[in-house]
Amino acid sequence: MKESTDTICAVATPAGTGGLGIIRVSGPDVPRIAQTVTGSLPAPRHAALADFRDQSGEIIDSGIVLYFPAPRSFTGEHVLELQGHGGTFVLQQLVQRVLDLGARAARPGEFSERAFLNDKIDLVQAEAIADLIDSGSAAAARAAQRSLQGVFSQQVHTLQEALTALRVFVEAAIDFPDEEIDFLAESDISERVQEAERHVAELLEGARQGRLLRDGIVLAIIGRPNAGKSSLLNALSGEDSAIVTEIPGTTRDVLREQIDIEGIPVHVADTAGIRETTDRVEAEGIRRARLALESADIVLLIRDVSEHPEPEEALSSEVPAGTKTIFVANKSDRLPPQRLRALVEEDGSEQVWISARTGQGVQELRTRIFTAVGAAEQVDGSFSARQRHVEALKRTAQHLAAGRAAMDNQQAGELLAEDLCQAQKALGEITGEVLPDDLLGEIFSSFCIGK
Ligand SMILES: Nc1nc2c(ncn2[C@@H]2O[C@H](COP(=O)(O)OP(=O)(O)O)[C@@H](O)[C@H]2O)c(=O)[nH]1
Ligand SMILES: [Mg+2]
Repeated sequence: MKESTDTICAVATPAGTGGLGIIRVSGPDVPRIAQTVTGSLPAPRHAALADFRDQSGEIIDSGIVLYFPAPRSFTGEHVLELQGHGGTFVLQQLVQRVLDLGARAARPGEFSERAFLNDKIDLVQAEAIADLIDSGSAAAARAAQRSLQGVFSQQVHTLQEALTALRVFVEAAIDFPDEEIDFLAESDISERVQEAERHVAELLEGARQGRLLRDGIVLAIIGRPNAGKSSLLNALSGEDSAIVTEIPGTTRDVLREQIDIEGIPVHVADTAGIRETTDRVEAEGIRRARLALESADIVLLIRDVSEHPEPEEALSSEVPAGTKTIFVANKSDRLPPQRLRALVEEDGSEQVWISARTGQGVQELRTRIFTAVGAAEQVDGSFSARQRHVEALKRTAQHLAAGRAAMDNQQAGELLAEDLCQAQKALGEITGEVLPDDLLGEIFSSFCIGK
């Protein structure tokens, strides 16, 4: 724990004008600043009406003052909130007054960082605050709230405790080299590590779901020119974002739209149709289409069924191995209804029949995308998580597996002990008990000011 010697100050409400504007101050100088600006030291944790005055005693604004003496505050330090009117100029004057009294402007995320350094919240919770503020759907907001309440951290702690118990056991055994082999070999150590591995796998799955809610997935629509890619983008987004014409080669750049499927943000990329071309602009578009394909989590491979009754083998070889592909049979409205029914009935493949023009089948396609994402039925019950949490859990799993293998195959107790130690470190990075260089700066600098 690090004692802050300086006092920080920032506007906590968004820039621009609004009914209220709130200034937050945190640090050792808060009592003096509060007393000077409002005329007296406010009663702790009581809302009071006060005049906020400048150096010459002139009223800058009147509003509510809130004083939280350390350590019972968000940051764990003395905290002052001045709730005035939300005018840009008024707030600026008030901030300037506080700065003149010795505070300095807060860096992005610095209040949360102090809360973390003073053990008010752990790193997962600090990140959850940012995720809650940035959440783009009700499901994402609920997940962030659950992380903020400690749902994720609690599970990490439970695992930490299990690993500590294992380490104590293994390290005690290797302290007695003569008996080590028998002692460890005869124990159920391997099963116990396996049990921890199962728990990590569960947590990893939860973290993956949480990351999905936060970051979403990238979906690329590819196909021949005129297959209806741009029409499909418009049908999925419900907007007329992409130009649709009967001229092949209309789309020449990658067009991106964000849609929401059951609370998961899906970043859809509409691309230029892939074909041989001598047109330089179109060729560049096709090059970009292939790039979009590289970074996609899911690919929609769409074709015009009135032109190509069979799925496109040639194009599917463009999709990188391991990327999920959903085959989309478009323009089904162009087939006579009876023929369409017959085709769908005898269709043993997984393709989805749609008409981007009439909207037929588009809802089913959304459901298929949702399933392909690997989202649990109830993303709602999950907690929010980030890529770095997923990475740390993966490393934890790898160390446990390696340690167990060393034990099973070579009875190497000291290797298992080392892997358990590394696994625990990886877990500690999630909540911030173990801090690799620069991790803190990296995390908090992406926060907004006043948070
Ligand atoms: N009948 C019918 N026409 C469609 C459908 N989808 C697209 N089209 C038409 O096919 C042409 C090419 O569509 P577009 O979305 O620009 O295809 P892209 O080149 O793959 O982006 C346009 O004239 C669209 O109106 C569909 O489901 N049914
Ligand atoms: Mg197009």
